[in-house]
Amino acid sequence: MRLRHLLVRTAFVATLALAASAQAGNPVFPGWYADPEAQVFQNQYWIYPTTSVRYGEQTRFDAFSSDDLTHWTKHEGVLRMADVPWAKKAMWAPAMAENGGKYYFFFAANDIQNDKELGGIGVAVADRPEGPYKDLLGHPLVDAFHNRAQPIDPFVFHDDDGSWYLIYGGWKHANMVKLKPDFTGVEPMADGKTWHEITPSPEYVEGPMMFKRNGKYYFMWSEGGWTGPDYSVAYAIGDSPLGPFKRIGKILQQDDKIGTGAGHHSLFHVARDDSWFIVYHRHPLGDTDGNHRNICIDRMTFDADGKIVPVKMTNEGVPAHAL
Ligand code: FUB
Repeated sequence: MRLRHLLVRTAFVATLALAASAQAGNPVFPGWYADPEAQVFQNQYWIYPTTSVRYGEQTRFDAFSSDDLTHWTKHEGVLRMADVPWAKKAMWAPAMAENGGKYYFFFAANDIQNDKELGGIGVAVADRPEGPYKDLLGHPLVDAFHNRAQPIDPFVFHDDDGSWYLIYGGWKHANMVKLKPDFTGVEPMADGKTWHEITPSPEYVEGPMMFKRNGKYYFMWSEGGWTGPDYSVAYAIGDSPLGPFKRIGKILQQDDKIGTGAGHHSLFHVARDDSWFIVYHRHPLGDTDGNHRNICIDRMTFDADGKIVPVKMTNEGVPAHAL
């Protein structure tokens, strides 16, 4: 009887210790997903990824929500191809924005190869973070190549002055365009030009993102090929959203003990304690199927000069972190 009591007590204490030190574990949720967009909506963490399967099967997006970065709830099919009349395949790389009480879901579809094909970057809208999202325009928002940038991989940047920008681009070119305040189109910037190329360096490939910290604009992007091991993330710092940007170096790349092809990321910034988390995809070690990508979260930090410290990828992930 005494032994049984001791065993039960030991198990209880072990459970408590595990709960106290609970890590998210990488990947943070099961399934082949890529290109994660990280957002805080309604005081919850949200991740909106690409479904990483064959192009013809990329016909819907799932989303994931969490209160603490470690327990994730799946929301299936928040945006479906059936609700985007012009989309036929390859629905990729969400970018999210909350604007005027509505939630906006930017995405790429159809993997267009030239201006004759229908597709590009679209936008859908919903009343809640979990959708259901419906196509806003009935046609793509960006439907052609400008400055040789393939219209994929959108990212929405909201500057302090209230301006909304769309940053996007594959095929080694990145563009920045100003969005109309209601996201129904794009408009010229102060210089009268609409399509501004901000490609930071010859290494740029795709997956752009931007944030502002201490008055500086950080521009980040992915390099290498996404199906292979050398996919990675690099960055630059500029004084304006349009740059100029000079590449500083890589901050996320493969680790032969953890995973390969780490890239196409986004960030959670927790304002209350100024902590930063990088959300990215990577391939499991030894897995050479390009679509086998998982979503992972690790810590991101800055040095005293504001430079990003190269990220140490982990299997443990991050501990619970309340907003
Ligand atoms: O998931 C499809 C494509 O893979 C994305 O558009 C690229 O950024 C790459 O991650």
